Amino acid sequence: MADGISLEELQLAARNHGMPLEALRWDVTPVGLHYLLTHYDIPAVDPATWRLEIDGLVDRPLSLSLDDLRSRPALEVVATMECAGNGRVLIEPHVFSQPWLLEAVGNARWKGVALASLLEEAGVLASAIEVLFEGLDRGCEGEEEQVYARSLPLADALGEDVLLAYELNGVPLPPQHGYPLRLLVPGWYGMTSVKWLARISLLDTAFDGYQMRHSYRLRQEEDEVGEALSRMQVRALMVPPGIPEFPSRARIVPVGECVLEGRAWSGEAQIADVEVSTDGGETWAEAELAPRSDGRWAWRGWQFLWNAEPGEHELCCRARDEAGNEQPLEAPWNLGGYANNAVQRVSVTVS
Ligand SMILES: Nc1nc2c(c(=O)[nH]1)N[C@H]1C(S)=C(S)[C@@H](COP(=O)(O)O)O[C@H]1N2
Ligand SMILES: [Mo]
Repeated sequence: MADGISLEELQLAARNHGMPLEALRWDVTPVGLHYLLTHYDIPAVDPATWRLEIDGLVDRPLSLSLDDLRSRPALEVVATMECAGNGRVLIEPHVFSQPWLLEAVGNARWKGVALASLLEEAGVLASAIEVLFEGLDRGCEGEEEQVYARSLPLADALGEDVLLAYELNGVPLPPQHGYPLRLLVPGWYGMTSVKWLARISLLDTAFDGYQMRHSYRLRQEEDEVGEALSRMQVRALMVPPGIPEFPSRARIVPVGECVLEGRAWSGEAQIADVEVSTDGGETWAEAELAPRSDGRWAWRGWQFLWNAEPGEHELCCRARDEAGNEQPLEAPWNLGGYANNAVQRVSVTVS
């Protein structure tokens, strides 16, 4: 973070807040503590006139009101969602965009209609290979005026627990999280889960809009095609222990037994283990995983009992998933500053 952040980045940071890391203590992130990311403006949607259109390569195009959706069988999924740019300001050289530290994550209880059931109702034609999701929010990005739009290969759209959500933690979606309806694709980075959803179109070619072709790709250079981001990489985060100093947020921990705790998740596979280091990554010891409570898409709790001795300490945590994915000590740089899942480091003074 050698070069600091600009006023333009502060403007983004003030609109798009993270989840304070102490909120890792909640199994389900309370509304208002969940992170937020909106590229353009939050649209004001009138639920009386709003419709979801399902069109393109289908037998029976659908036009559904919010009541139509609410009257269908409901599906509830607890899912961890993380922005692909989480960790961006911790990579060097600096990448100009939403300046996330590590807080662009939340774990929420989403309720809605299974996307697969609606696509079945519409009757997807054999020629369809891709599903396009269009939001109502409009803006300009890379000198292109656009609505926020992302697509998924048909097989992924039909995936287990892919949801059109109208509720978050038991209340109607708040405006900032996509009222009245959003896509929720468990296990994938947040950009996939289009908010303020207005249209779903079945296509026979890959959609190459700005958010697919340009954003959310791992690239070293502008003219490179790069690799599309999809599932969340494995990560563990801890609640910074002790108390903070204001305004520096330097942390002070009392001498003696200290419970380090946090959460871990991976979009690729279940969490296999979490390790903690209290000496800046020299030595590691296994943390205890909490029982799995909220299904396969929710983050997993962990704890570690630390005997804190006087002095300066750098605390670290890292997770591994059942597919063998591990967190790096340092993540490779890329143009968008995406997918930095390097281990978290928390400096504390024990006194
Ligand atoms: N319509 C629309 N959907 C969107 C976005 C957006 O700007 N517009 N941002 C995406 C990104 S980058 C992320 S990380 C998540 C954030 O969801 P949240 O704000 O509900 O946490 O929404 C995604 N869906
Ligand atoms: Mo994001």
